[in-house]
Amino acid sequence: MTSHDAADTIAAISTPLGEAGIGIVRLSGPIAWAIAHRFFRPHRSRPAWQSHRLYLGHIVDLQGEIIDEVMVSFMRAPYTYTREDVVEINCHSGYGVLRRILDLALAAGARLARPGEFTLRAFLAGRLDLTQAEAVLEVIRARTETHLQVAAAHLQGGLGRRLTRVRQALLDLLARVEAALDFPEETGELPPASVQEGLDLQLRSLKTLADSYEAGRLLREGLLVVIAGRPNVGKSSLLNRLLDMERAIVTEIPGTTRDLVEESITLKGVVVRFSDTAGLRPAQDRVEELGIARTRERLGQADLVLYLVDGSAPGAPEDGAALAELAGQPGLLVINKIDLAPSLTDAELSPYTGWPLTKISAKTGQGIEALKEEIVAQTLGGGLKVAGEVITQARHHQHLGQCLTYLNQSRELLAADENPPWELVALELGSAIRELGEITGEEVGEAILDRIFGQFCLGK
Ligand SMILES: Nc1nc2c(ncn2[C@@H]2O[C@H](COP(=O)(O)OP(=O)(O)OP(=O)(O)O)[C@@H](O)[C@H]2O)c(=O)[nH]1
Ligand SMILES: [Mg+2]
Repeated sequence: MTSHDAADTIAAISTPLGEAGIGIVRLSGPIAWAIAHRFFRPHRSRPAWQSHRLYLGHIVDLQGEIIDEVMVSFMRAPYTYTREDVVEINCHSGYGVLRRILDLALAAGARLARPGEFTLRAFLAGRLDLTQAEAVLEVIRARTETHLQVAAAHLQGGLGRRLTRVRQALLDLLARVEAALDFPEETGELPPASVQEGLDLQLRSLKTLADSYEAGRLLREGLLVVIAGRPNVGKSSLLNRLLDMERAIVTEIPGTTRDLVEESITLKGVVVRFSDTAGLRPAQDRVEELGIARTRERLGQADLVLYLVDGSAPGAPEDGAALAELAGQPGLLVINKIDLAPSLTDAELSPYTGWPLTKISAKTGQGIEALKEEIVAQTLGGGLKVAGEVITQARHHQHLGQCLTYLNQSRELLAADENPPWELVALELGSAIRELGEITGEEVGEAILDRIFGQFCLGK
């Protein structure tokens, strides 16, 4: 896809397709202005077309028929998102209007933009580094305040600058090593300790950054909390209570929930997805069997399991078996229906698991706030630690991990010998530098760009 032709002028609908006050068709490329002039008729006769000004007028088709009244901004390169000439047509948002204006642009010589192509052009023109381009998508997707703060910082280039500084420092180190290799007479002996010192400094900085992914991943992906237990213990009632809405069907018939019912809320700045599942028991028909299979699959992916039991009913051996199966995973044992006379004793449950125990009534709401706090305590250790630069992308984490491996290897080479194998040190350093370049986009292949920008929506 990146067999990118800057000679093309691209066009796309940049707002969601739907009924709304305003929708935007965006054009970028060398003939963006000329294309827009083909079908835009300003209300004022013969305006002085100035860059970065808004003009009011009509969009008219080839037959002279008015399609919409619009505001158009004309922006001259290079002070634009893509660094190319850009036109943004603010029309009324409706599928028909947006589609007809886009069609006019395409008929006048524009090509339909691919997903993310505007941002790709901004990246290729050097206006954004790759971490900033990726942050555009992250800003769009952020659902919590904290995630948005982190994404906005990335968009400002904070992460890119930090990585570029480290990369530059490593390039300097590599230059010293290579000079000592190439011109030993002129440069004299290179003391391994001095290179090691420089290396350690960068290693520490990168390690801190790599470690921040734990929090970053949570911000980006959120948490999956799976509610499991035998039929009729109140799993769906608990889901509804947590969401504060009647999302799942609740009945007194065991085996009500067959499929996964999932919905998210925000807890302490993190999006938490709750999954209500089919009750665990020997399946009584094919549908239930499939439902229980899904439950097991989801349990395997859970960041936290809420295992629910009915405190008003006697203990069942199946609970012991299910809990034993889940014992390796983080979880909470939740005793429900405490508004009824208790039947299950703590002693009866305690041997089952090392999980903390919480008591609730999904019916009255008793204990729900404490349960939420316990969920946060178990998963986030009480809260999300977001301080300084945080990486949120698996891609970045992967390259940082690789980079650290190379740096550690060169460090070991340096430490092992008074006269280390400098060629190997240089090789490891070179590889480490390449990994950082992949993050910021200084060294990145077309295939990777395709993958990154392919995730974007159309028109961005
Ligand atoms: N008294 C009381 N009844 C509850 C409570 N929670 C759920 N129930 C009742 O228990 C029954 C089963 O509730 P559900 O939420 O459908 O249970 P479930 O675990 O989702 O059941 P399946 O989907 O069949 O696995 C319903 O009649 C609920 O009204 C509670 O805290 N107290
Ligand atoms: Mg249910």
